[in-house]
Amino acid sequence: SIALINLENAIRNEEFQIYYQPVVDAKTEKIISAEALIRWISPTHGIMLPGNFIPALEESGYITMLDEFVNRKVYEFLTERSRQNKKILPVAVNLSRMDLMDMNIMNSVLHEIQDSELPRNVFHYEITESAYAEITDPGMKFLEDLHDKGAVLLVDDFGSGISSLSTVQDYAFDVIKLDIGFIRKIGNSSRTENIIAALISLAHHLNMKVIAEGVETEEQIAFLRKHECDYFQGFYFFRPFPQEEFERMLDRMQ
Ligand code: G
Ligand code: G
Ligand code: MN
Ligand code: NA
Repeated sequence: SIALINLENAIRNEEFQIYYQPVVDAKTEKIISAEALIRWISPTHGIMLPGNFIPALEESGYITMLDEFVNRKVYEFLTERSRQNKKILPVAVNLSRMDLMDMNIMNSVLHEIQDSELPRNVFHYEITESAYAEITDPGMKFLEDLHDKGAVLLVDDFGSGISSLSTVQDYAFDVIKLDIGFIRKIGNSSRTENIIAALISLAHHLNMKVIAEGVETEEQIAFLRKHECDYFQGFYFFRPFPQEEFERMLDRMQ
Protein backbone atom coordinates (compact mmCIF):
# COMPACT_ATOMS: atom_id res chain seq x y z
CA SER A 1 0.00 0.00 0.00
CA ILE A 2 1.01 3.61 -0.55
CA ALA A 3 1.11 4.14 3.21
CA LEU A 4 4.26 2.03 3.11
CA ILE A 5 6.01 3.75 0.27
CA ASN A 6 8.59 6.34 0.98
CA LEU A 7 6.86 9.40 -0.38
CA GLU A 8 9.99 11.53 -0.34
CA ASN A 9 11.82 8.90 -2.36
CA ALA A 10 8.98 8.65 -4.85
CA ILE A 11 8.96 12.43 -5.28
CA ARG A 12 12.75 12.51 -5.65
CA ASN A 13 12.63 9.68 -8.21
CA GLU A 14 10.10 11.73 -10.18
CA GLU A 15 7.47 9.01 -9.89
CA PHE A 16 4.77 11.66 -9.44
CA GLN A 17 3.73 13.41 -12.61
CA ILE A 18 1.31 16.23 -13.09
CA TYR A 19 -1.43 15.72 -15.64
CA TYR A 20 -3.62 18.55 -16.88
CA GLN A 21 -7.28 18.60 -17.85
CA PRO A 22 -8.48 21.74 -19.66
CA VAL A 23 -11.65 23.66 -18.85
CA VAL A 24 -13.46 25.20 -21.84
CA ASP A 25 -15.77 28.18 -22.20
CA ALA A 26 -19.34 26.95 -22.77
CA LYS A 27 -20.04 29.42 -25.57
CA THR A 28 -16.79 29.49 -27.53
CA GLU A 29 -15.33 26.11 -26.45
CA LYS A 30 -12.00 27.94 -26.08
CA ILE A 31 -9.72 26.62 -23.35
CA ILE A 32 -9.71 29.04 -20.43
CA SER A 33 -7.81 27.13 -17.73
CA ALA A 34 -6.74 23.65 -16.66
CA GLU A 35 -6.81 21.50 -13.53
CA ALA A 36 -3.63 19.84 -12.27
CA LEU A 37 -4.26 16.16 -11.47
CA ILE A 38 -1.53 14.07 -9.90
CA ARG A 39 -0.54 10.64 -11.24
CA TRP A 40 1.81 8.19 -9.55
CA ILE A 41 3.89 6.35 -12.11
CA SER A 42 4.77 3.43 -9.88
CA PRO A 43 7.72 1.25 -10.93
CA THR A 44 5.72 -1.79 -9.83
CA HIS A 45 2.07 -0.84 -10.45
CA GLY A 46 2.24 1.45 -13.49
CA ILE A 47 0.09 4.57 -13.73
CA MET A 48 -1.89 4.95 -10.50
CA LEU A 49 -4.88 7.30 -10.24
CA PRO A 50 -5.30 9.49 -7.13
CA GLY A 51 -8.20 7.35 -5.87
CA ASN A 52 -5.66 4.56 -5.28
CA PHE A 53 -3.27 6.51 -3.09
CA ILE A 54 -4.71 9.86 -1.94
CA PRO A 55 -6.96 8.36 0.77
CA ALA A 56 -3.92 6.68 2.37
CA LEU A 57 -1.88 9.88 2.10
CA GLU A 58 -4.70 11.80 3.78
CA GLU A 59 -4.88 9.17 6.50
CA SER A 60 -1.16 9.46 7.21
CA GLY A 61 -0.94 13.23 6.79
CA TYR A 62 1.58 12.94 3.94
CA ILE A 63 -0.87 14.46 1.48
CA THR A 64 0.35 17.93 2.47
CA MET A 65 3.84 17.05 1.19
CA LEU A 66 2.43 15.91 -2.14
CA ASP A 67 0.15 18.93 -2.50
CA GLU A 68 3.04 21.27 -1.74
CA PHE A 69 5.04 19.51 -4.45
CA VAL A 70 2.20 19.88 -6.99
CA ASN A 71 1.68 23.53 -6.09
CA ARG A 72 5.39 24.31 -6.50
CA LYS A 73 5.79 22.33 -9.75
CA VAL A 74 2.74 23.84 -11.43
CA TYR A 75 3.66 27.44 -10.76
CA GLU A 76 7.37 26.86 -11.53
CA PHE A 77 6.25 25.49 -14.88
CA LEU A 78 4.10 28.56 -15.57
CA THR A 79 6.84 30.92 -14.35
CA GLU A 80 9.39 29.33 -16.67
CA ARG A 81 7.06 29.70 -19.66
CA SER A 82 6.17 33.24 -18.70
CA ARG A 83 9.88 34.20 -18.54
CA GLN A 84 10.22 32.91 -22.09
CA ASN A 85 7.21 34.97 -23.16
CA LYS A 86 5.29 31.79 -23.90
CA LYS A 87 1.52 31.42 -23.59
CA ILE A 88 0.24 30.47 -20.14
CA LEU A 89 -3.21 29.77 -18.70
CA PRO A 90 -4.55 29.68 -15.15
CA VAL A 91 -4.07 26.27 -13.51
CA ALA A 92 -6.13 24.96 -10.59
CA VAL A 93 -4.37 22.98 -7.86
CA ASN A 94 -6.39 20.69 -5.57
CA LEU A 95 -5.99 21.32 -1.85
CA SER A 96 -6.85 18.50 0.52
CA ARG A 97 -8.82 18.91 3.75
CA MET A 98 -5.55 18.16 5.57
CA ASP A 99 -3.85 21.16 3.93
CA LEU A 100 -6.39 23.47 5.53
CA MET A 101 -5.21 22.32 8.96
CA ASP A 102 -1.47 22.51 8.31
CA MET A 103 0.21 25.90 8.86
CA ASN A 104 3.34 24.83 6.99
CA ILE A 105 1.65 24.14 3.69
CA MET A 106 -0.72 27.09 4.05
CA ASN A 107 2.26 29.42 4.57
CA SER A 108 4.16 27.86 1.72
CA VAL A 109 1.21 28.30 -0.68
CA LEU A 110 0.80 31.91 0.42
CA HIS A 111 4.52 32.61 -0.06
CA GLU A 112 4.45 31.00 -3.50
CA ILE A 113 1.78 33.43 -4.70
CA GLN A 114 3.14 36.41 -2.75
CA ASP A 115 6.66 36.08 -4.18
CA SER A 116 5.51 35.19 -7.69
CA GLU A 117 6.05 37.32 -10.76
CA LEU A 118 3.01 35.69 -12.43
CA PRO A 119 -0.32 37.47 -12.86
CA ARG A 120 -2.35 36.71 -9.73
CA ASN A 121 -5.33 35.31 -11.59
CA VAL A 122 -3.38 32.24 -12.78
CA PHE A 123 -3.47 30.90 -9.21
CA HIS A 124 -6.61 28.77 -8.88
CA TYR A 125 -7.27 26.50 -5.89
CA GLU A 126 -9.93 23.79 -5.59
CA ILE A 127 -11.33 22.93 -2.20
CA THR A 128 -13.96 20.24 -1.87
CA GLU A 129 -17.24 21.15 -0.29
CA SER A 130 -16.65 18.42 2.31
CA ALA A 131 -13.24 19.90 3.26
CA TYR A 132 -14.84 23.32 3.62
CA ALA A 133 -17.53 21.82 5.87
CA GLU A 134 -14.92 21.01 8.52
CA ILE A 135 -12.77 24.11 8.09
CA THR A 136 -11.38 25.81 11.21
CA ASP A 137 -10.36 29.44 11.79
CA PRO A 138 -6.77 29.14 10.48
CA GLY A 139 -8.07 27.47 7.30
CA MET A 140 -10.65 30.21 6.83
CA LYS A 141 -8.01 32.89 7.37
CA PHE A 142 -5.82 31.14 4.76
CA LEU A 143 -8.62 31.21 2.16
CA GLU A 144 -9.22 34.90 2.88
CA ASP A 145 -5.49 35.62 2.50
CA LEU A 146 -5.41 33.73 -0.81
CA HIS A 147 -8.40 35.71 -1.99
CA ASP A 148 -6.83 39.02 -0.91
CA LYS A 149 -3.76 38.14 -2.94
CA GLY A 150 -5.93 37.69 -6.03
CA ALA A 151 -6.17 33.90 -6.23
CA VAL A 152 -9.35 32.31 -7.61
CA LEU A 153 -11.09 29.84 -5.29
CA LEU A 154 -13.25 26.99 -6.57
CA VAL A 155 -15.60 24.67 -4.66
CA ASP A 156 -14.91 21.16 -5.92
CA ASP A 157 -17.59 18.42 -6.05
CA PHE A 158 -20.31 21.01 -5.36
CA GLY A 159 -23.59 19.40 -4.37
CA SER A 160 -22.12 16.02 -3.44
CA GLY A 161 -22.25 16.59 0.31
CA ILE A 162 -24.65 17.72 2.96
CA SER A 163 -23.30 21.23 3.31
CA SER A 164 -23.61 22.74 -0.16
CA LEU A 165 -25.48 25.85 0.87
CA SER A 166 -23.12 26.71 3.70
CA THR A 167 -20.20 26.72 1.23
CA VAL A 168 -21.84 29.51 -0.75
CA GLN A 169 -23.25 31.34 2.26
CA ASP A 170 -19.88 32.72 3.33
CA TYR A 171 -18.11 34.87 0.82
CA ALA A 172 -15.17 32.67 -0.02
CA PHE A 173 -15.53 31.13 -3.45
CA ASP A 174 -15.54 32.50 -7.00
CA VAL A 175 -16.53 29.36 -8.88
CA ILE A 176 -18.52 26.21 -8.16
CA LYS A 177 -17.70 22.92 -9.85
CA LEU A 178 -20.95 21.00 -10.22
CA ASP A 179 -20.37 17.44 -9.10
CA ILE A 180 -20.16 14.78 -11.80
CA GLY A 181 -22.99 12.90 -10.06
CA PHE A 182 -25.45 15.58 -11.23
CA ILE A 183 -24.09 15.76 -14.77
CA ARG A 184 -24.42 11.97 -15.20
CA LYS A 185 -28.18 12.20 -14.57
CA ILE A 186 -28.91 14.72 -17.31
CA GLY A 187 -31.37 13.04 -19.66
CA ASN A 188 -32.65 10.52 -17.14
CA SER A 189 -33.76 12.46 -14.08
CA SER A 190 -35.88 15.56 -14.54
CA ARG A 191 -35.60 16.13 -10.82
CA THR A 192 -31.79 16.33 -11.06
CA GLU A 193 -32.10 18.51 -14.15
CA ASN A 194 -34.20 20.95 -12.15
CA ILE A 195 -31.61 20.94 -9.37
CA ILE A 196 -28.82 21.69 -11.85
CA ALA A 197 -30.76 24.58 -13.38
CA ALA A 198 -31.46 25.97 -9.91
CA LEU A 199 -27.83 25.60 -8.78
CA ILE A 200 -26.55 27.47 -11.84
CA SER A 201 -29.04 30.22 -11.17
CA LEU A 202 -28.10 30.27 -7.47
CA ALA A 203 -24.40 30.63 -8.35
CA HIS A 204 -25.12 33.47 -10.77
CA HIS A 205 -27.22 35.30 -8.20
CA LEU A 206 -24.19 35.12 -5.89
CA ASN A 207 -21.86 36.40 -8.63
CA MET A 208 -20.17 33.03 -8.99
CA LYS A 209 -19.29 31.13 -12.16
CA VAL A 210 -20.12 27.46 -12.78
CA ILE A 211 -17.95 24.67 -14.19
CA ALA A 212 -19.74 21.40 -15.02
CA GLU A 213 -17.45 18.45 -14.21
CA GLY A 214 -17.37 15.16 -16.08
CA VAL A 215 -19.14 16.34 -19.23
CA GLU A 216 -19.21 13.40 -21.66
CA THR A 217 -22.15 13.80 -24.06
CA GLU A 218 -23.74 16.24 -26.52
CA GLU A 219 -27.00 15.93 -24.60
CA GLN A 220 -25.34 17.12 -21.40
CA ILE A 221 -23.71 20.01 -23.25
CA ALA A 222 -27.00 21.11 -24.82
CA PHE A 223 -28.80 21.02 -21.47
CA LEU A 224 -26.04 22.87 -19.63
CA ARG A 225 -25.81 25.52 -22.36
CA LYS A 226 -29.54 26.06 -22.25
CA HIS A 227 -29.24 26.75 -18.53
CA GLU A 228 -26.26 29.09 -18.99
CA CYS A 229 -23.55 26.99 -17.39
CA ASP A 230 -20.32 28.98 -17.90
CA TYR A 231 -17.62 26.34 -18.39
CA PHE A 232 -17.21 22.64 -19.17
CA GLN A 233 -14.63 20.08 -18.10
CA GLY A 234 -14.83 16.45 -19.12
CA PHE A 235 -13.84 13.61 -21.38
CA TYR A 236 -16.05 14.98 -24.20
CA PHE A 237 -13.49 17.75 -24.61
CA PHE A 238 -10.26 16.46 -23.05
CA ARG A 239 -9.02 13.65 -20.86
CA PRO A 240 -6.26 14.60 -18.43
CA PHE A 241 -2.87 14.47 -20.24
CA PRO A 242 0.81 14.81 -19.32
CA GLN A 243 2.56 18.15 -18.94
CA GLU A 244 4.48 17.80 -22.23
CA GLU A 245 1.17 17.61 -24.07
CA PHE A 246 -0.09 20.67 -22.16
CA GLU A 247 3.06 22.51 -23.27
CA ARG A 248 2.43 21.63 -26.92
CA MET A 249 -1.18 22.75 -26.56
CA LEU A 250 -0.14 26.10 -25.07
CA ASP A 251 2.49 26.54 -27.80
CA ARG A 252 -0.19 26.06 -30.45
CA MET A 253 -2.40 28.66 -28.74
CA GLN A 254 0.38 31.27 -28.74
O1 G B 1 -7.47 12.50 -11.61
P1 G B 1 -8.66 11.84 -10.98
O2 G B 1 -9.96 12.10 -11.68
O3 G B 1 -8.47 10.37 -10.77
O4 G B 1 -8.77 12.51 -9.52
C1 G B 1 -9.53 11.91 -8.51
C2 G B 1 -9.57 12.81 -7.31
O5 G B 1 -8.24 13.08 -6.82
C3 G B 1 -10.20 14.15 -7.60
O6 G B 1 -11.13 14.41 -6.58
C4 G B 1 -9.06 15.12 -7.50
O7 G B 1 -9.49 16.35 -6.97
C5 G B 1 -8.09 14.45 -6.57
N1 G B 1 -6.74 14.90 -6.88
C6 G B 1 -6.10 14.84 -8.06
N2 G B 1 -4.87 15.40 -7.97
C7 G B 1 -4.74 15.84 -6.69
C8 G B 1 -3.70 16.50 -5.97
O8 G B 1 -2.64 16.87 -6.49
N3 G B 1 -3.95 16.78 -4.66
C9 G B 1 -5.11 16.44 -4.03
N4 G B 1 -5.23 16.73 -2.74
N5 G B 1 -6.10 15.81 -4.67
C10 G B 1 -5.94 15.52 -5.99
O1 G C 1 -13.02 15.78 -7.88
P1 G C 1 -12.26 16.32 -9.06
O2 G C 1 -13.08 17.21 -9.88
O3 G C 1 -10.96 16.95 -8.73
O4 G C 1 -12.02 15.07 -9.94
C1 G C 1 -11.46 15.10 -11.18
C2 G C 1 -11.52 13.66 -11.61
O5 G C 1 -12.60 13.45 -12.54
C3 G C 1 -10.26 13.19 -12.30
O6 G C 1 -9.92 11.92 -11.80
C4 G C 1 -10.68 13.06 -13.75
O7 G C 1 -9.93 12.03 -14.40
C5 G C 1 -12.16 12.71 -13.65
N1 G C 1 -12.88 13.13 -14.82
C6 G C 1 -12.68 14.25 -15.51
N2 G C 1 -13.55 14.35 -16.56
C7 G C 1 -14.30 13.21 -16.50
C8 G C 1 -15.36 12.73 -17.31
O8 G C 1 -15.80 13.33 -18.29
N3 G C 1 -15.90 11.55 -16.94
C9 G C 1 -15.47 10.84 -15.85
N4 G C 1 -16.06 9.68 -15.59
N5 G C 1 -14.47 11.28 -15.06
C10 G C 1 -13.89 12.45 -15.39
MN1 MN D 1 -10.72 18.98 -8.58
NA1 NA E 1 -11.17 16.98 -5.85
